[in-house]
Amino acid sequence: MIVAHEVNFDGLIGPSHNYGGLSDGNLASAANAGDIANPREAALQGLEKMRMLVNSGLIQGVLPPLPRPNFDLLVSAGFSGSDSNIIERAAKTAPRLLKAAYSASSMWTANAATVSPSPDTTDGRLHFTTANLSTMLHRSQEHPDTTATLISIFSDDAYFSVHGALPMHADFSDEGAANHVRLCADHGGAGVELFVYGREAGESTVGYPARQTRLASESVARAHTLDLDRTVFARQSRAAIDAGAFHNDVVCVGALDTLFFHELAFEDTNRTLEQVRKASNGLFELKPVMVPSADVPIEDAIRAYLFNSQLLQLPGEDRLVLIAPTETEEIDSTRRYCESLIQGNGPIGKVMFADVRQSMRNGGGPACLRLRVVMTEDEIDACHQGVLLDNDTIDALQAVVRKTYRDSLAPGDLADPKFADECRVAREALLEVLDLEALA
Ligand code: SUG
Repeated sequence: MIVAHEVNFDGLIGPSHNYGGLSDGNLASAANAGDIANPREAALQGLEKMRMLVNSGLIQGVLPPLPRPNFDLLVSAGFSGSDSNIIERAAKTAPRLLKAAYSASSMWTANAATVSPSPDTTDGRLHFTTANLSTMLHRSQEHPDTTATLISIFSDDAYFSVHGALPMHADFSDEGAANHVRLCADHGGAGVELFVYGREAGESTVGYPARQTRLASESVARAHTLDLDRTVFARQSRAAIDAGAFHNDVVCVGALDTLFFHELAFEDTNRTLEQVRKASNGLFELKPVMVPSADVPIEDAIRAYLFNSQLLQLPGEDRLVLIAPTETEEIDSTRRYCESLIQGNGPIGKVMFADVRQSMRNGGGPACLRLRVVMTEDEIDACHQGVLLDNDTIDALQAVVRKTYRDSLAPGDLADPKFADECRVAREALLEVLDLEALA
C-alpha cells in the first residue's frame, strides 16, 4: 500500500479582510455587514490554527492571498485611469463593486478547488479543478489567480493535473471541495468520492441560492478520471440551504471511514448512505455519525459551525479528532454534543477548539479555511516546498502580518487609494517568505 498524507493547505488571510455583506444565504456575512474588521488579527488567528496542526505532527501547507483590489474587475466595469482614480471613482459610484474587488474571500480555500488524490484517479495523477464560484460576484473573480497559484505549486505534470474552472454559467456553478467528501480506509488506498449538489442544471429554486449543480460535480468527476463506481452524487437538502448551509461543509464533514453530518444535511439520508456503502464495495465499512435535530437544532449547528470543523487523524490518537471553532464551545447544544462524543465510543474521540473568529464572522470556520490534498510522499517532494510550513515559516509570516496589516478596517477605508499600495506591499512580502515571488 502506498503511503499518503492528508496535507491541509490553509488560505493565508489577506490584508483587505473586511465585512462586506456580499454573500446572500450566508447568515454570518449578512449579520456582520459593515462592521469593522481586524485583518491583522484575522491573519494571525489563521496562522495560529496552522501552527496548532504543525505542532500536532501534521504536514501543513498554505496558499497565499490573491491580489486585491482586483483592478481587472473594476476596469471590466468601465473604470479607467490611474489606480487612484479608479478607486476614488469606484468608491463614489459603485461602493459595493469596490468591496467585491477588495474581498479577501480566497482565504476560504475549501472553495479554491475540488481535489482528487492519485489513488482514486484512473491516470494515477493528483487532480485539481479550480472552482468557478460563479454564484457570488466577489467569489467569481478568484478562479484565474487561484489556477495560477495551483499551477505554480503543483507544476510537475508527471504527478499533477490542474484543470481550469468550469464555464461561468449557472448550470456549472461549482464551489469546490466545500461540496465534496472523500472517504476511505487509509489515505493511500482507493476511496469513495462523495459530491454534494444543491440543484440540477437548469432548475430554478426558491430561497437562498444553491451554489452547486449536479452537472458541475459530474463534470469535475469526469475530468478527474474517477471510477464512477466509486463516485457518489447526493443532493443537499433545501431545508439545510434555507437554514444557512450555503455549502455542504456547513452541515457535514468526513474523514477516512467516518461521515459526521446533521440529520437535515441531505435530501435523502438513507439513500446517500446506501450509495456510499455500495460504492465502498469492501474497501471500508462506513461509520456514519448523524447528529439528530433533537440534540442539535440546525440553527444551532449553523451558528456554532459544529460541522465546519476539521476531522483529523492525529499521531498518538486512536480515534479521530475534531478541530471545531470556539463558537461550538459557547453554544449549549453543540458543547453538550461534543462532550457526548468524547464520552461515547464512536469514531470521534477528541474535540479541540480553534479561535478563527474574524473569519467566522464572514461565515468561514476551520474547515472553510483549508483545502485538503491527500498526497503520496513523491507528490509531496514534487510540489513547491516553500508553501509547506514549519514553525519558523509561520513566525516569518506572522512578522510580515504584524508589520504590514492594519488592525482596523471599515468599509469606508477602502476608498483610500493608499490602502491599495499597502495591500500590494503586504502580499509581496508574504510571497517572498513563501518563495513565490513569480506570483507578484
Ligand atoms: O462564500 N463568505 C464566504 C464563506 C465561505 C465559507 N466556505 C466554506 N463553507 N467552505 C462565502 O459565502 C463573505 C464575504 C463578505 O460578505 O464580505 C464570504 O464570501
